[in-house]
Amino acid sequence: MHPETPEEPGAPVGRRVLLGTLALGALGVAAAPTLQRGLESFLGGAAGKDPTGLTGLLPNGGGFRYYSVASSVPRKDAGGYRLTVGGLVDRPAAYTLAELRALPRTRLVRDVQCVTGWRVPDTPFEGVRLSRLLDAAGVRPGAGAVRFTCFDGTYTESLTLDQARRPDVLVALRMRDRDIGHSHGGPVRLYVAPMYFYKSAKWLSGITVTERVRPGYWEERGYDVDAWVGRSNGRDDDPTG
Ligand SMILES: Nc1nc2c(c(=O)[nH]1)N[C@H]1C(S)=C(S)[C@@H](COP(=O)(O)O)O[C@H]1N2
Ligand SMILES: [Mo]
Repeated sequence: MHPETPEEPGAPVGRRVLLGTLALGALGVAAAPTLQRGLESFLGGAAGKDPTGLTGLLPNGGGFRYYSVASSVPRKDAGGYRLTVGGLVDRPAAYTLAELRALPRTRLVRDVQCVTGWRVPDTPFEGVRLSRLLDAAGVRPGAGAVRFTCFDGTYTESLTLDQARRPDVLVALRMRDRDIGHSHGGPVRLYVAPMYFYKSAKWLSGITVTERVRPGYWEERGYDVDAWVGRSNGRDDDPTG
């Protein structure tokens, strides 16, 4: 299942997840996103096609849903955070947040699209190109993929090496022109601009270069490994929005 609940600023993570679980239990897994979409169209359409501006007043952060498959996630700040880069590389590394922040950054403004149908248009993300960290580590011959692990202890993702080297794949430090908050996967999340948002692993803690793709959390549960937005992925009612 794909636990999904409108974001409630200020509520502790554990409680939000619990509420999400309870709501899904009561409504059925498929009903919750549908209800949210119904509410948005009642208020004048999905974010971005909203002539009233009212959807901006919904307590869901302008269209974002809070997602976590883990029931609680530790908070990491500048002191405790590390991002390791390892596997099939010549120079494994462990970056502090300060070290990541000191690297050249790229800012992209694209639509965020979840496979369950919600979308947030024109969302700025800013961070270090993944390709830069891979080049710094020195990817060895024979490598074909990159695996991502998260400090929630549960979520994983993966990309082929070619996908990982795209200029629109970031190790993101900022979202909507603010440092990424805990609920959106801060201090560091992956941002895979051309793919459905489940590829954008939150609470990123490990980058491991591997021989071949190992399906991630949702992919083991049926989602496409190649999650290009625009393909139906078998889950979008209406991928064009
Ligand atoms: N670690 C982790 N990353 C994750 C997820 C998750 O449950 N855990 N959910 C994914 C999915 S399905 C979506 S739609 C987005 C949601 O990001 P948001 O909570 O910032 O809206 O995060 C993706 N990355
Ligand atoms: Mo999602």
